[in-house]
Order: sequence, then structure tokens, then C-alpha cells
Amino acid sequence: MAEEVKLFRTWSSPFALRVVWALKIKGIDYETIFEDLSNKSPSLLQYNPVYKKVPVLVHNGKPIAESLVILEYIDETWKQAPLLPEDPHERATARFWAKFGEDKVLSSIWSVFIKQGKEQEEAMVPALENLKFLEEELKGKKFFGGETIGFVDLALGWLGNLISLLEEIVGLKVVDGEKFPLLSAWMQDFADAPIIKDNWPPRDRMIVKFQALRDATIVAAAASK
Ligand SMILES: N[C@@H](CCC(=O)N[C@@H](CS)C(=O)NCC(=O)O)C(=O)O
Repeated sequence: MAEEVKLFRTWSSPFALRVVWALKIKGIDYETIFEDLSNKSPSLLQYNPVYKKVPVLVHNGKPIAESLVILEYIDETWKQAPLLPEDPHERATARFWAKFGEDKVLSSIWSVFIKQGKEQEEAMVPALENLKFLEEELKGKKFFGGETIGFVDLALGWLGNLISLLEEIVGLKVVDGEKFPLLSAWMQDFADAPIIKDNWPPRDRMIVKFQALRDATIVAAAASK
């Protein structure tokens, strides 16, 4: 039976990009449905009624939501180019770091981005502490997955790009090459990998989008004080 694989996404969603990269790494053909999040399609609401968010992968009519859950599904369904290691402890460790990226790293970096002045300086402290853990985890490895891009790289991959966008918008260095040599090298190696590079949204469009998002968040925070 011919496989039917559909991906509901937006052009800029960092979470959806993880899925794009995973499908490309596995060499899976799929159809893309671009959503307008201000006017979500009935299909998206039907496939992800709980969160109503992208990405959603629909495989032979069956939906899977939440990007990290989708990555695991992809890895279990198409065995070529494995994303997770085989050993149970190594698999658990990979899931741990992906979760750490989600729970701690992303939110602490985002906090630096949407704050200003003294509050921003304060927000830098936990952000740098979290990045230090990632720096340690990269010791002796090119990618979090070892020699090749794996589950943790895809989970954190967006962050590599996001940090440099945010640094440009805010005019602040977060991942300093001297303090974080391994993380800096990883960000470069990840961004330069052909599958990643070829599926990255245009940087100038992202700058405009994230600048607007930052401005709106700052205005909303000031209004609620
Ligand atoms: N935890 C989710 C996050 C997905 C997410 O936040 N998607 C955003 C786009 S980047 C979205 O669909 N937002 C629509 C909404 O919040 O209504 C995942 O990993 O898939």
C-alpha cells in the first residue's frame, strides 16, 4: 500500500521544523499543508483537538501531535537513519536532554529575549547555567547524537538558529565562543548540515517575525503591570 504522509505546519514554526528535518533525514516523501494560525483549518482542529497547534503528522489517516512525540513515531515507523540510540539507557538519556531543552533551555533563552535592562541581565543567569549543561553534554562529540544528527540535535536544533536570530535582534551575545566553544561549534555544524540548511526558513523573514513578536510581548507585559 502506498503510504500517505501529511504534515500540517506553518512556514516558521520551530516545532514543525523538527519534523521536517526528521522526515528529510529518513527520506520520507510527504505532503505539506501550511496553516494560517489566525484561521485554523477544520482538519487541524479535527486532528489536534486538544492543543490545536502545529505540527501534526497524519500517517495513513492517523494523526500524531506534539513534535517530540512525532519524532519518536517517525523513528519507530521508518527504521533507516535512526534518530534515537538502541541502548535503553542511552535512549532515556536522549529523551532527558530533549525534555531539558523543552522545559528549561527554551524558556530561559526566551526570557532573555523578551526582557530589557536589569531584568534582562537577571534572566541571563539561568539561561547561561542551562547552556552550560548542554556544553558539558557535548564533550567528546560533534553532535548530541555522536557523529551524526540525532533526536536531541533535532529537539535542540531550532534553538541553535533561534539564539543567533535573537542575538541579532536584541544586540546581545548569549552563546559566546570562548565560554561555549563546543556549543558554538555544534550550532555551526548543525546549521551547515545540508538537510538542515536546505530546510531553514529565510533568515530575513524570521528576523521581521521575531522582532514583531518581541515588540508585542514587551507591550503586553508593560500593559499588564
Ligand atoms: N509543544 C508543541 C508546541 C507547538 C506550538 O507551540 N506550535 C505553535 C506554532 S510555533 C502553534 O501552533 N500555535 C498555535 C496556537 O497556539 O494557537 C510541539 O512541540 O509540537
